[in-house]
Amino acid sequence: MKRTLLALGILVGALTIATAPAQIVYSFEPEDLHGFAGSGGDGWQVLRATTGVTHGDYSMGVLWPTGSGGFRWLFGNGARDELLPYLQISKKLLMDATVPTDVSVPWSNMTFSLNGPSPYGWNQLPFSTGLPRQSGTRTVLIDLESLPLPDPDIEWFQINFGMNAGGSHQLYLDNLRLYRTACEMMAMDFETPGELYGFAPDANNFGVTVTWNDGKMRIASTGGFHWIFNGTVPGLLEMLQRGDLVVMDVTVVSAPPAGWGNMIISVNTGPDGQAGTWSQTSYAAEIAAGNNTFTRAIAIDYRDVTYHPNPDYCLLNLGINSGGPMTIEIDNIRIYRKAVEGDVNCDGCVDDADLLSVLFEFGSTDITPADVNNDRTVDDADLLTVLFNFGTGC
Ligand SMILES: [Ca+2]
Ligand SMILES: [Ca+2]
Ligand SMILES: [Ca+2]
Repeated sequence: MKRTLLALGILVGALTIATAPAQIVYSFEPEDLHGFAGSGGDGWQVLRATTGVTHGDYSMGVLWPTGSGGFRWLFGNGARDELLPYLQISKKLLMDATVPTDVSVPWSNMTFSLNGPSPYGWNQLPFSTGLPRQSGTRTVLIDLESLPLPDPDIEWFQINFGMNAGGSHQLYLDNLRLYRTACEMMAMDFETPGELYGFAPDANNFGVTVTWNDGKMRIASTGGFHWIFNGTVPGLLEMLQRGDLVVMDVTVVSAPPAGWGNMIISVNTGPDGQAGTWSQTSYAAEIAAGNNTFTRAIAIDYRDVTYHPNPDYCLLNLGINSGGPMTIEIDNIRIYRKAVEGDVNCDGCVDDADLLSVLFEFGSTDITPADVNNDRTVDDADLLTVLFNFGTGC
């Protein structure tokens, strides 16, 4: 105990700069930015930056040339052991994307490919992920589940970022990390026949229908923008307050002819019988892409929504937009918890269970959430972070 207390004193300084998220693939700290740096000389800039830093000291800035938008691939360095062991744990990743003040674009998105020597080759997603269009930091979900992984002994292996925007854009990326299902709070699974949790379009809106279909919510739109109002379950407000992303599985059943569809959400809270607070996200999740049909998870960062100060009710609304008729199915609407420092099992509370996880894995050099400070060793520093934050969130 005496030794622990001594170590505690020494490590206080280190602990205050450590941030909670373990299992980080890339933090964009090294000079070469894991290979993503390098401009083609046509005005694009990829740089190590100090804007939008959410882990460590640096982020990766991507600056489109003034007066233009457009598409560009950024290629990773191909170091297999920096990437493959992480994707073997989870093919869903999260990354923070920051747009600086006074920058905005009509749309921006990103696609991904995994690449290695033949016969593995180039493996690209058939869809893109929405990026923030207005100033602020948003977390994006990268769903690589539809892509195969190579043999573990492949010579090199890279992840590539396909960046796109409808204008001159500036983005700062940081903290590419594993998505953890342990952090999900399930809100609506659509398992009960006919159960739509209140989701419905306005009674006068004949441009969209919402039906229960075999364990999913089917939304058929004639195109354009439509609100699907009033989804709720008991405890929804508490879940939203403990999280920062709404995550759901979306299947494109019938693709819109113009090849694009997207979604925002709003949260409506208020006291019963009185006017409430309507607050909608600036982030738009991409849904459809081209004429492809597929299923993937999307996430909508709702950190910019505000709640009524004294709410009795809480309603989730989906704002669906598409270039022409589109049919989608939605399943498993869940809320992803905000990171609580020292919360190893991601149940929102730092307690005995977290302490035991660190003790059981003490000395491990695996990629594990017990490695709280993400330095690839479970040791005193991780234990102290848990002890320091004991009781937080409980
Ligand atoms: Ca960083
Ligand atoms: Ca915990
Ligand atoms: Ca550690």
